[in-house]
Amino acid sequence: MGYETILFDVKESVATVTLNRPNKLNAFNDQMIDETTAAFKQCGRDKDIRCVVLTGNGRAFSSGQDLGAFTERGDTVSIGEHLRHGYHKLLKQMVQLEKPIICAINGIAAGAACGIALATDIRIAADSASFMLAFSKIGLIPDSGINWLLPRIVGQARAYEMIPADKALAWGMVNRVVPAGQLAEIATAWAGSLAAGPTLAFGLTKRAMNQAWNTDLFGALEAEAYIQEIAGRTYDNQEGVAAFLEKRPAQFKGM
Ligand code: T3D
Repeated sequence: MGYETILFDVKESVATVTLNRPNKLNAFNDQMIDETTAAFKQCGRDKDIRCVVLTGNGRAFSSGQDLGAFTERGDTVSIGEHLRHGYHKLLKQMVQLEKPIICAINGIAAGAACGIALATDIRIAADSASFMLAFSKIGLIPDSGINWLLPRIVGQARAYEMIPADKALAWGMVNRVVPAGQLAEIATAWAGSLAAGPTLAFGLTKRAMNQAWNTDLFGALEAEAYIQEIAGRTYDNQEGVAAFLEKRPAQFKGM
């Protein structure tokens, strides 16, 4: 599929989705929301893709909703409908993608882009990156899952600040902060090692964690038993056990 607002590249089982409107600091217009959603859908369908890296082109990760497009839209679509048919579809696609997603946050992530970054599984930030909710500057409330995701990660009190990369690391919002010049290389290496892993088990781990988040311990135990039953029938489970017993590295196939 041809994309105009994102770059989509697949190498060695790793798909890289690059937000690509650098003149607007990769602000999301409708086309970019739809194309990013379609790219994640494509990653789900393509069995050869076993890990996804999401990043931005230029000095920003993304400045969130394109405010020019927002103004041009006027009253033709309500904000609620725009969220439901746009950002929500994207976020659900990401959270339900049963493959690891690494977010390589190359610069500022503002507004909706904070929610999109927080919906990924592993976040690596350049030391020049920062998170800015931005919504209150334009008289809106946080959206794109931020009200659910951010307080769970950093706590209620901290959720209101502009968060530079070093604080984001200290507060558990990102997994690593790395020198800006090494971000792409480090994200690609990490993605490569995940792409060589037991992809179905990684995907099922995502499913189990998402389900556990919303239930009590007993509910989580039952969900684990159900999901482990599925993992226990995979080739990679047999291969992992055999490799251990034969004292050799496992050759996972993602199936
Ligand atoms: O519709 C719905 O569904 C509602 C959903 C809302 C979700 C949201 O994301 S709301 C939040 C929207 N985002 C913002 O409010 C952030 C707006 N941008 C900024 O505050 C600043 O650009 C930054 C702090 C991110 C960076 O500042 P700075 O000084 O480094 O860069 P700049 O000069 O402001 O931006 C560079 C260019 O990008 C500039 O264009 P120009 O003048 O060179 O032609 C600027 O207008 C453009 N740009 C940056 N962000 C956006 C944008 N254009 C449109 N929309 C943007 N969000």
